[in-house]
Amino acid sequence: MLKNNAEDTIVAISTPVGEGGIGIVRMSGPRSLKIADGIFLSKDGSKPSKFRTYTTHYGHIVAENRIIDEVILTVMKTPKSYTKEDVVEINCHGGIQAVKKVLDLALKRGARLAEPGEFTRRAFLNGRLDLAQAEAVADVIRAKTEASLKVAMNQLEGELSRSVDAVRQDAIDIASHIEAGIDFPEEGLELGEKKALVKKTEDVVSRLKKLVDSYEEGIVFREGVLAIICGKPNVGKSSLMNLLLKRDRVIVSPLPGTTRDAVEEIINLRGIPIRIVDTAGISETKGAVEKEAVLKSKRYLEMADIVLLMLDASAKIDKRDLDIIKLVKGKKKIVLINKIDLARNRKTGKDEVKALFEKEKVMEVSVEKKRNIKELEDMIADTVFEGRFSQAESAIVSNARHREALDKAYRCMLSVKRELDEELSPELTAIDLREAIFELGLVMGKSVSEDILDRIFERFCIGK
Ligand SMILES: Nc1nc2c(ncn2[C@@H]2O[C@H](COP(=O)(O)OP(=O)(O)OP(=O)(O)O)[C@@H](O)[C@H]2O)c(=O)[nH]1
Ligand SMILES: [Mg+2]
Repeated sequence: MLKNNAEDTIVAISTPVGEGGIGIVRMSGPRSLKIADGIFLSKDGSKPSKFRTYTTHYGHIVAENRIIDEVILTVMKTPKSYTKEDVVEINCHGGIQAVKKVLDLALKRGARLAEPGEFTRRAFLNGRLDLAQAEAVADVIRAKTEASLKVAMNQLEGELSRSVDAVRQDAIDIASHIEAGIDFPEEGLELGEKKALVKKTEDVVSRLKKLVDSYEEGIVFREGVLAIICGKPNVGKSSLMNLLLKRDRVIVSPLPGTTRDAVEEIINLRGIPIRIVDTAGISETKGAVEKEAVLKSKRYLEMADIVLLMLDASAKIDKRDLDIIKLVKGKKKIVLINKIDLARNRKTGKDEVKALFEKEKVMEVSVEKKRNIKELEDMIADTVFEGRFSQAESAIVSNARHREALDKAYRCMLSVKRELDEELSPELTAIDLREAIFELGLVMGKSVSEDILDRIFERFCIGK
């Protein structure tokens, strides 16, 4: 059978494989009701193809007169369903065997196993969702915090598509004026008309800029930021990791060199998903394992969005600290002076530290006594967005594909603006406008290639 053939009826287990309360087998396509007729036995003998849409029925899945499972079956008929096709969902008992067996029966009766994201792909191809909305489905599933979910849900509800489409309509409007000028050059543009076009172009440029810029915020919500805790051995990195995670995830001990491997977890700070990594203390070591651990710490530091550089208040700043400071030069960072509870042994304070840095944020903490931890969390959240954090209700771009298209459109519209200002040939302007309109269309999935669709939907899970 051909991949992505709309004539196929597709089927998949839509719930995670494993033991659970229920497991759902989902089917979509022209034969799904017929297939359900053949495997479902309701109490009164009525058939799924005769059920009214959006009704739920109790019954059994049977094969060769044997009961396979006791189920609830829901029918959603075309066009009012997730895929706009006939959809049947079968809620089975949530064991691996029951759902597998039901899946097998559907396959035997002519359904084909769905590709990852194929249900959503059909929803897109059948016009229920545009592409940006379809992509948001995967983001909703993967959302790491409430704020990530909000951004994804806004996109799914069409917030981004509406903004982009409005810009696109304005670009089309500008293009039609410019093209009319090419077709009827003797009529030319009146001064008032030209002024209005320039104004509209400026407006489009500034809306596009806003959208492109929103990506910095959007990507943080979607992917999270990578924060690396680093420092020489024994300063309290793992203790901080556990405290931020609110559970004992990594081993803490008074022995230097306790942490050997980098450990990554996700925390939610003021709604921002932060991928936080505890690393092995960096120092010159002889052992092979330690060497490897230090190398790994260094590799993580290269990728870091934010570095939490930890120093020890009870020890003097030494060569190891200075080496690490050198290593993280140029990185966005917060310098932590830990163990301030050891007041009698105070060797390193804000003054010593500030002399070593230019304008880094410095925070004195005691992880053990939980001092200044809330302040530290606020500081991390502020540092991520550097005051740009809006969590605005307006459309936020969180997808690299969208950003790229919007950025190209933005550049084209900047050219349009310049060409209008300098009264260059309208043919040139028309070309730039066409390109901008094309790029904006890509966001919603207008004239995207199969390859792009393949790439987008392969990220989805099977059954979605
Ligand atoms: N007094 C005091 N001790 C602390 C504080 N934070 C951590 N410690 C202690 O410092 C020791 C080392 O802590 P860890 O969290 O294992 O340090 P680390 O930086 O992860 O060490 P390595 O994994 O070996 O690089 C432990 O005995 C902790 O209990 C603090 O704020 N005050
Ligand atoms: Mg450690």
